Amino acid sequence: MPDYTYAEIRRQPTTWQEVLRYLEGTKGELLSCISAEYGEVLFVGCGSSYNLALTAAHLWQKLVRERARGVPSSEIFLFPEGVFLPEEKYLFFGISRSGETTETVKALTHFKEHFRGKALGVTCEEGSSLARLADCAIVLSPAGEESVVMTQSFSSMLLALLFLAMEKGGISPSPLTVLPGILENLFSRYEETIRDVATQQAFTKFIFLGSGPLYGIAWEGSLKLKEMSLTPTETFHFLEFRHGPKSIVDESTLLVALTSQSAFDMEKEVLLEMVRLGATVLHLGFESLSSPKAVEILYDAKSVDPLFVPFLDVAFLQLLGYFRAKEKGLDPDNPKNLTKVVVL
Ligand code: F1P
Repeated sequence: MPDYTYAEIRRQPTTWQEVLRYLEGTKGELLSCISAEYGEVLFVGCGSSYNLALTAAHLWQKLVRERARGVPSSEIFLFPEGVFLPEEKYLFFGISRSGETTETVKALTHFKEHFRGKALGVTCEEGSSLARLADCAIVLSPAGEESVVMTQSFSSMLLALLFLAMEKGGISPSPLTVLPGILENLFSRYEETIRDVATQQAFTKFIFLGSGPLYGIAWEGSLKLKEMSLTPTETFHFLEFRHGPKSIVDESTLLVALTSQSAFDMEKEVLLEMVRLGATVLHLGFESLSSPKAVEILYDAKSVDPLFVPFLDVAFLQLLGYFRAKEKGLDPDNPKNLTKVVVL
C-alpha cells in the first residue's frame, strides 16, 4: 500500500488545479499588496523552501524585470549587511510550508523591524505565525501535506510565485492551466523509468546538475534523495562541474541532469564528456543526448512551455528519492533525523 509521501507526489496535478483556482480568486488582493516599485525582491526560506527561493528569484527577475535574489533565512538576521542597503526598498517573500520555521519567522520579523518595504508570507498553513506577521499572505491550504519532506507544498508554493510573477510582469498565467494534465501524462509514461533508475544498486555517487531556474530544482532533487534515501549527493551548475568536481566521475556515478532549451548545446557537451569518463546520465529535458549511457525523460516542445520545466523536473526527482528509499528498505514517511518543522 503506497504511503502518504507517494500519494502526495502523485496528487500534484490535482493540487495544482486547486492552487490555480485559489490564485485566480485572490490575485487582485495580492497584486495590490505588491503594486509598488522595489529596488530588489528577496525570496527567503530554509531547506526545500530555500531551494524554492532560488528558482523563484530567477523566474521573478526574468518575468517581472525587477532585481531578485534567493537568500537563506538565517542570513537575513545573522549577516544583514550582505543582503540589505539601508536606503533601499524591498519586497520580501518569506517562504515556509509550516509557517513556523524559527529562522524564517525571525527573518521576516527582522526585515519588518529594520528595513523598508513590504513583507509577504507564502505558506500552506492558515493561521501560522508567518501568515499572521506578514503584511499579506499567500496561504495554499490545498498543498498542505502529511509527508515530512516537502513535495506538493514545494511545487505549489513555487507555482503561486510563478503565477504572481506572470501577473506582475503583464503576462497572462492562463497557459499554466494545462500544466497539471501534462504532468499526469508524463507520470503515466515515465514513472517506471524513474523507478528503474532508483533501484539500480551500481550507483554510489549522485551528482545533480542544473543551471538558471533549474539550479534550485537540482538542489531540491538532491535534497529529496538525501532526506528520503540517506544518499550522499552533490549539486552544481552545469559548467561548474568541469572545474574540479568532475575528478570523482567513474562507472559508479549517476549524473541527474536537468537540461534547458536555451543552454542545451553546452549542457550536452558537459554530459557527453562525463559519459566518456564512465558516468551514466538520468536526463530530463527536451532534446535527446543520443547516448546509450543516458536514461531520458523527454518533454514535447510543442506542448511544454520552458516555464513548466521546474515543476515537471521536481516531480520526477521527488519520485527518484521516494523509490530509492523504498529500494533500501527505508520509510520515506519517516526520514531519519528529520522533523517536519525545525523550531529552535
Ligand atoms: C522547511 C524544512 C524543509 C525540510 C524539512 C524540515 O520547512 O526545513 O525544507 O525538508 O521538512 O522543514 P518550512 O519552513 O518550509 O516549513
